[in-house]
Amino acid sequence: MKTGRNLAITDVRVIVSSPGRNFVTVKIVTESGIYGVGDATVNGREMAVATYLQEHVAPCLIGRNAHDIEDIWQYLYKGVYWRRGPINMACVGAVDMALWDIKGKAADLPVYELLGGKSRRAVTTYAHATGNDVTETLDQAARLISEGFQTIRLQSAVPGMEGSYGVMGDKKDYFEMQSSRPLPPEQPWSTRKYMNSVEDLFRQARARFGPDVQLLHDVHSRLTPIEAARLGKMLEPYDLLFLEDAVAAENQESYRIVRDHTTTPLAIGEVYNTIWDCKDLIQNQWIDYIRTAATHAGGITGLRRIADFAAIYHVRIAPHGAPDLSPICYAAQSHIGLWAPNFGIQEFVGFGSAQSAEVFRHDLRIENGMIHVGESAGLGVDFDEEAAARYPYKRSYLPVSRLEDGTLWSW
Ligand code: GCO
Ligand code: MG
Repeated sequence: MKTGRNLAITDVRVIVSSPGRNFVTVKIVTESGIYGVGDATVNGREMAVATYLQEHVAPCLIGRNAHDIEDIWQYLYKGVYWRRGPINMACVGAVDMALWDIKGKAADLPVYELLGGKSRRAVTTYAHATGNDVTETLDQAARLISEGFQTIRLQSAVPGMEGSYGVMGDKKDYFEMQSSRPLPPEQPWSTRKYMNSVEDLFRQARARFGPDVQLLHDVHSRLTPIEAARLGKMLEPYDLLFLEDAVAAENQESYRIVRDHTTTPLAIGEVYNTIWDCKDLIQNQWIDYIRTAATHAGGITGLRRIADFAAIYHVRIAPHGAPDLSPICYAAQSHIGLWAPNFGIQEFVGFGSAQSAEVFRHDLRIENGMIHVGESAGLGVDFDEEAAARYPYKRSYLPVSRLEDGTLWSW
């Protein structure tokens, strides 16, 4: 097998499959036969990414040296003229992951060794507890704690509000799965009802679990800055690890108001695409955790750059880990999590459905709430194209939110 300096790319395959849910996967093949895999899934917009990769990215990669990860990153970022954006950056991210996978296989080393080696034994995660009422959520949290998780995200249905974020309802796999519905479902939102119910969840949680368990909560961008400030203050007695996405922050300056009023640690970043999206938040120290994902923020190269920048300002990484991130992204983030000196925590909702396990084979293992990365060269995850062909793409949408008077709101 030829593994020398020049490893020409001979094929770029883009596969959209639905093993339990939709994933966009890229497979980059080199002349030596070594190939790498990357995740380009953008939830609810899968075909836009797949077309971008297939039509615009793949032809430009043929013949390039797969070892030139940085140059290819710049070529797909600066070189396209249209910088940033979720579709473009998911493609950059997927190609980047696949190239790191190839480099690891060519060097016969796991990717974390290429990044600088391990900074810790394993990658600490937080799990999700959700329920239709506080007791159901806390029973679920108790189960997770007994499995060894020490950090739990709590979400509970808001009384009198149908379809609260993070609650399973009648969904078997995950609360966001919408494939049985033809168009985006609409869910009502009431800030008042939410603000009047959320404190009770954390009061009961602390009373039941004591001070040692770490707790957190995702607001899913539904509050204004001053409302978020009030929520942060309200939750201070319950000592959260962080409050996630309290406010949508295209305008990063919004977080100044939240920060000025509360010591509850703040986290944001899952919808961000680049280091520029989080620059002001990080350098002004308005947040404590940056939650960008390898898939959505430019792959391993993008995330590594954000992590190093964040480290200067005491901000730690806490990468997004919802089920729409494929096991390839989980693997990439686990390698980064093992290496990054300022790693905080990894979101974890399981490694996916039984169908997904047929398609993505990986050597990650969860034990006592920590992800252990195997010793395989590269990312340690393979993609079975034949198995994927058994699960064709199904159009699927995320829900949208409206206030009770019908005004469109952040979902
Ligand atoms: C999380 C997220 C998810 C997102 C989803 C969108 O914290 O895990 O907020 O639940 O809504 O990944 O695609
Ligand atoms: Mg979130």
